[in-house]
Amino acid sequence: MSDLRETYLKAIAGAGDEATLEALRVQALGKKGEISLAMRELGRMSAEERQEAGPRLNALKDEINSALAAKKQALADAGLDERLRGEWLDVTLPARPRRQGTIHPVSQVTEEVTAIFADMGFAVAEGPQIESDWYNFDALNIPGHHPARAEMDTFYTHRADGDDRPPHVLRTHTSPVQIRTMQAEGAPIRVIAPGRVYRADYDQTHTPMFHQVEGLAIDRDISMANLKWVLEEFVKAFFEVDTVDLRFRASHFPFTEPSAEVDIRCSWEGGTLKVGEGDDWLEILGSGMVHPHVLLAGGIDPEQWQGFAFGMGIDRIAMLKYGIPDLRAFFDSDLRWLRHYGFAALDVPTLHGGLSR
Ligand code: 2U9
Repeated sequence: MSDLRETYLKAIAGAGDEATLEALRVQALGKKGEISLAMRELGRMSAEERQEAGPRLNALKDEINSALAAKKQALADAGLDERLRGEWLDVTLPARPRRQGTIHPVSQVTEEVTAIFADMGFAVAEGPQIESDWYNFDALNIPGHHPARAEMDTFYTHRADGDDRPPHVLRTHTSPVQIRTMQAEGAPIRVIAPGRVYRADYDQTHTPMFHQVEGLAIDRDISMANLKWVLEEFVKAFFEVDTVDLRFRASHFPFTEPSAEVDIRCSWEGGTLKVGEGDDWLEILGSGMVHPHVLLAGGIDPEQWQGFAFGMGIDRIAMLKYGIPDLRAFFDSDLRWLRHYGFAALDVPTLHGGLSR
C-alpha cells in the first residue's frame, strides 16, 4: 500500500495537465481503480485485518484526492500566470499613430505666444467678437470722425428700422478685451488678448477674418524700456534664436502715445527667413505707451498709472516662422495643406519642452 501511495503521489506531482490528472484519478479511485479494488478486498479480510487496513485505505484515498485537488489548482494558477504574461500590455505606451487631425498653425502659434508671455507673467484675457462701437472705437481714442474708423473696413451689424442706436461691429482688433479687463480688474495689469478679428479686406495678405494677439502691461513705473525688454524676450523665444536686433520706428496709433512700429533684423538667404542676422528688416508688430484717454476709458487714473501695449498678427508671424507662403490657404480647410503645415496633436508647445519641436 505504501508503494501505491508513493506511485500515485509522484505521478500526480509530475502531471503536466488536467487530462493526465483525470486519468490518474480514474486509475486510482475510479470504479475499477486500484484503490477502489483494494477497498473491495476489505470484505474478504478478517475483522482484525479490516480494522487495520480500512482506515489506512480511507486515509490514502483522502490523501490522493487532496493531492489531485491541489495539483489541479496549481495547474490552473500556472495557466493563468502564463496567460497574463502573454497578454501583458504597457498602457503607458503612446497611442499607435493613425490617420488623425493636426493642430492648425494658428492654434500652434497662439499656444507658443501664450507660453512665452505666460513665462513673463502675462495672463490670457478674452472677450466678445461682436462689440459695441464704444469698446471697439471710442474707448480706444478713435472718435466718430476719425479716419481710422473708415480705414479699418469695419463690418457693421444692422439695427431694426427706427432703432437709432449705433450698430454693433465685428471687432476690428482685440483691444476691446483690454478695455474690459481694465474696467473689470483695475491696475496693475499684465494680459495678452489673442483672438479673431474682422476687417472687410481680401487679397494675398489680407483675409476678412484674421487673428491678433495684443498685450497690455499697466503699473506705476512702466516705460518704453520695459516694452523693449519684453518684446526682445518675446522675439528671441518665438523665433528660437539667442540674439535679436529690434528697430523701433516712430509711428502713430490713436490708442498709444508715443507709438512705434517694431522691425527685427533678418536675412532672406535662399528664400528662407533667418532672424537676428543679415541686412534686412522685417516689420512684425506695433506698440507704444497707452494713451491717457484710453486709460481713462478703462477707469484707470493716468496720473497714477502708465502702461505699454503692443499688437501683432498671429497669422502673419505664423507664415514667417513656418515659411507658409499664402495667407488665404490658412482658411481653406484643405486636408493636404493641413497635413503639411499642421502640428502633431500631442506636441504642446512649452518653453522647457521646446516651442515647435
Ligand atoms: C489698449 C491700449 C492699447 C494695441 C496696439 C498696435 C499697436 C498695432 C497692429 C499690428 C498688426 C494690428 O494685426 S495688426 O494689423 N497693432 O500696431 N496694437 S499698439 O494697443 C492697445 C490695445 C489696447 C487698451
